[in-house]
Amino acid sequence: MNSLAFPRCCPSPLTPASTSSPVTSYAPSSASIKIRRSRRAAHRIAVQKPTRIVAMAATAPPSSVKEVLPSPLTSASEPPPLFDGTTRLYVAYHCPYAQRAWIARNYKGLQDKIKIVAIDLADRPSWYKEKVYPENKVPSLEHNNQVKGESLDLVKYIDSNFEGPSLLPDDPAKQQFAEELLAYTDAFNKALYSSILSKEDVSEESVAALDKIEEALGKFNDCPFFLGQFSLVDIAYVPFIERFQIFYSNIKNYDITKGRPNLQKFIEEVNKIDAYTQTKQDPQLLLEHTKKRLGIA
Ligand SMILES: N[C@@H](CCC(=O)N[C@@H](CS)C(=O)NCC(=O)O)C(=O)O
Repeated sequence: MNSLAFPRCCPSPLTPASTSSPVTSYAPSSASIKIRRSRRAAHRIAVQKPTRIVAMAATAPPSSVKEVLPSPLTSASEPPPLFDGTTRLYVAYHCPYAQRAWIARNYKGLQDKIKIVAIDLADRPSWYKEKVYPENKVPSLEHNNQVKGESLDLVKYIDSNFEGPSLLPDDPAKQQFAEELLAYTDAFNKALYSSILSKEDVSEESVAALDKIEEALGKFNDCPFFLGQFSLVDIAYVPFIERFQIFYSNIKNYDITKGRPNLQKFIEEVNKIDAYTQTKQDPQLLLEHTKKRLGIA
């Protein structure tokens, strides 16, 4: 099923999307996730160029061409020429749901087939709701004169309707486990966000949710991913695991990988996949954005 010339179990550090010429990739180690710093260091960073914070997080060796992404469209922007036969994935760069569909597009090597259109959700163009996606959320996919939404549906849709390596193994047992894990994503996110919103210590509910993921990652112990090979389940979870690692470290002083070797390995290995790392945003910006959205000081 996976047509690539690397071992079926583990991903190549190069995805199909990334086999051209070298440029900087972006894969923080667990050490770079910790954003909290002394006042003096914070001041130093504040007076330096904004790129400094991104550079701090970059530890991976150069590996692939970084796609040049378009600026987000705002209320002042004209719509693209809608329904002209172009396939468009509407995203917001900081949105974990949009990130799922974006990773799927990248992993399948569809950069030339599916155009990224970024929307500024804080200053949303009115045509997005009126002409593109009445739900007025991202992600959405314009394809074959139709617009579809819901990130997990889109990941499956992209997998089924476009070429590129399959995101689901053939093994029925793994497929069934995939459905169970996909059905659990919202509950996992809810359990993890609950502790971030609370002033108390990390709750038992959050710990149990993390332990459940740790156990799930150990089910097929032929590889560090949920189903052995990289799949749509990894795509469903990784944008949120990325954020929870940042938020828990900085807001709760809690390392989600401590005592969870499978999760630690998952994070290490997924950060070798360009299709994912190319969708990552500056951890500092993600943290600030979420604190603001959740009203956390
Ligand atoms: N269930 C949806 C959730 C999408 C979603 O909530 N996206 C957020 C951005 S992260 C959004 O568009 N929010 C805009 C709004 O709610 O007005 C999915 O999985 O695609």
